[in-house]
Amino acid sequence: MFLWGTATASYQIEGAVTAGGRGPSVWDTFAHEPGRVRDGHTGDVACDHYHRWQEDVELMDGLGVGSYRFSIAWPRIQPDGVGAPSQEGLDFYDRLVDGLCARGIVPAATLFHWDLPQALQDRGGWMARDTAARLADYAAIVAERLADRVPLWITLNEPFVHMALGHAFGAHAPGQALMLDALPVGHHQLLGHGLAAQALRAHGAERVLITNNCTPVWAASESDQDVRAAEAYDTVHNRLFNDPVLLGKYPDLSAYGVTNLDVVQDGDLSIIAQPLDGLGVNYYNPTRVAAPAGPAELPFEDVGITGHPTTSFGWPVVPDGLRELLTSLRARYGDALPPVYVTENGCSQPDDLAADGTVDDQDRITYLDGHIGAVRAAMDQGVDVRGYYVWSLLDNFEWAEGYTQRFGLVHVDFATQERTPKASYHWLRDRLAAHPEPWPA
Ligand code: GCO
Repeated sequence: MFLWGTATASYQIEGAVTAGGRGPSVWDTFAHEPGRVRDGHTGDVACDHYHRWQEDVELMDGLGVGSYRFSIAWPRIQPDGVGAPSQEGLDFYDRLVDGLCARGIVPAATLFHWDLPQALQDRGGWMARDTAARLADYAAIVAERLADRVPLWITLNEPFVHMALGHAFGAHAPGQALMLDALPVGHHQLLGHGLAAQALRAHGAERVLITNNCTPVWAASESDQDVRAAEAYDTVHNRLFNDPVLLGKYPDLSAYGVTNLDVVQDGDLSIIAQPLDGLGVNYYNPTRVAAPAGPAELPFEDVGITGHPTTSFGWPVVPDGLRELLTSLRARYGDALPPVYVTENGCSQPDDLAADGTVDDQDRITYLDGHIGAVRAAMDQGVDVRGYYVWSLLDNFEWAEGYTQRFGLVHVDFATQERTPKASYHWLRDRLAAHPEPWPA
């Protein structure tokens, strides 16, 4: 059965950051540091989903989705990242999962969506190998409580983005700007993925996935240097995280001065390459790169894409990029590619509430229709796609952009917490009622 869903993440929607003994995460710390997040926004309240989850589940029920991808806040389960779990923290997800199941909505739980307990960051965070083992301990705890009703588990959300934005460039929590010295963060997350996959399965998880942010990479020109730059970016963004989990090896990084990821120990890659029941793919747009104009620390430069509509974020809208991505994954990995779930796809738009209380987000309807058509085209070209999750159900805390980028099918007035389904919500509801699978563009 093809899974239609919506996706969210704990720090972006829950709020209630001290309820039930929840401990601080790196995002609580980062968001409260002046200048880190636009307009000083934080996730302290967000969509207040912790208290309003029943209303949000009813919105999903009304939409007619068959699945909901959410993330579990590690600091709600283990406030210090280690030790005995908080029963109140587990109880919140128990209630949420039971509410979903009561409406026939398949829960898909992401273990780690960037909100690492601050106490673990204080012990080195993902630069420290030990954090991988702590993720496995946490995985065992939540699977023990929830795996009887949660069939689909995603270990990590976008380890590339968390490494790059959180540890190489410093734009996200924990705010480290280590550039290529951040590579151990990638390896330790992947090691954590492998250990957590083992722990999840040992405690009854039915399907285990990882979600990678993937992008088609286009060379700015056919020149050798631009083609090499595109290969370099494809290696660091896509292959550095897909090859280990699908092939059990890292791509060749020697061309980028990385001769040996000296944090890799014997046996690590076989742990990382745990069998997968699916690959989660988050797609937003392609990436166009050129060789750096002058001396640069990285062998590529994102030069942007013109000639396409853009979202509020300025991201190009290229639906066929999703078909290109899915078919290229199939071509690159062949039988090593498990079934694919598009675990995030969506766009931010201005989404102002009109005087009559509606949000006529026609651009999002066009975006979703085109990308769902791209999934159909990829399926027709032989890619085994099992699910498609819209990012996002609700307007929410968009990391360093705070609440200024609205991705929801449902508008949230953050002053009143009032939810208003947008035109795209009604459009998608009607299309899902008519189509059990993706439709042609
Ligand atoms: C990501 C994250 C989401 C974002 C979404 C829009 O892919 O960056 O998984 O948390 O909010 O993608 O940027």
